[in-house]
Amino acid sequence: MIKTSQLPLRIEVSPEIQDALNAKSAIVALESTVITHGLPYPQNLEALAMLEACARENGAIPATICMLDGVIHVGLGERDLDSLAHKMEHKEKLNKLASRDLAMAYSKKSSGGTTVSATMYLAWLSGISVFATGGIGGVHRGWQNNLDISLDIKALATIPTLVVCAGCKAILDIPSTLEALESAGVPVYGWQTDEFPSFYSRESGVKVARVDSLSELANAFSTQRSLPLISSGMLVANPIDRDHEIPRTEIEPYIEQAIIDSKGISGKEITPFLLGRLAEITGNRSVTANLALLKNNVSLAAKIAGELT
Ligand code: PSU
Ligand code: MN
Repeated sequence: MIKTSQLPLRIEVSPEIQDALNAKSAIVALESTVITHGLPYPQNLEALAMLEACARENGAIPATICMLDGVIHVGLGERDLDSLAHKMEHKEKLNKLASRDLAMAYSKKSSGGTTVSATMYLAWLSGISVFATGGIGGVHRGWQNNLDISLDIKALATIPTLVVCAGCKAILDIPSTLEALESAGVPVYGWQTDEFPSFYSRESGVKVARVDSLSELANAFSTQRSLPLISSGMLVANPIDRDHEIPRTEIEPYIEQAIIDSKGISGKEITPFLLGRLAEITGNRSVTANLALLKNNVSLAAKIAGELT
């Protein structure tokens, strides 16, 4: 294992996470871009507390990962949470940090949320192998004209971490995202479903290999990690519960509207814009759905982490 203290980046693993690592207890890494850029303030901080509690209720210790003033935190203590809250309250610049941004963010002593790619990388460096997020990034609609493919795909292809998501972001080209994952060698499984979920909705129209048992998942992941020349992650797609889903036929016109409204916005700004717009259009129903699916994913990830110990 890599000693995080010997890396040129400053990585602070909280005492609780260090103890859990030493004891080989179940740990679930949580990303923070969904907090800094995916949900509105102050609901985002309540969401973080709710997700951390949910991990614990399901038997795992939450390791939220983010960067504060150039220091990467793996597991947030009370002081780190206060610092994050203070930055949000005072509208300090919080960056959206993918894995390619980490070195410069360290150099500039920036603060920000880590995306799936950065969180996977930092979790792996710290020795954490299970990670829960909302929706992964992927291939954007209109890629034929503007080749916008998230670094999340490359991270899933190269970092052996198990990621639980509710599908990819609904705003993406979902069939193309699944093709890209296949080409990248990333195994994708539907948790108790035959259909790849699409974030707000349980359906996407695309089939996925189904897994129904925690032990099957955990065994497959352990086996994969022991195979030479295979270093990819594993993606588990967990559909949002029926009570909170926004059916595809209902959300799709809203997404199309939001994409039209996003004209002129590109790169890493596009997702935060679209999520904000969808919250406006749906009267915050998209935010309620986002919170529900995150909780659902953290709870499944905690159970998988428990099964792996
Ligand atoms: N899905 C959401 N909200 C988010 C993200 C995904 O509903 O904020 C974030 C995740 O952190 C993901 C990132 O890794 O967006 C991907 O961004 P991009 O498409 O710019 O690579
Ligand atoms: Mn992109």
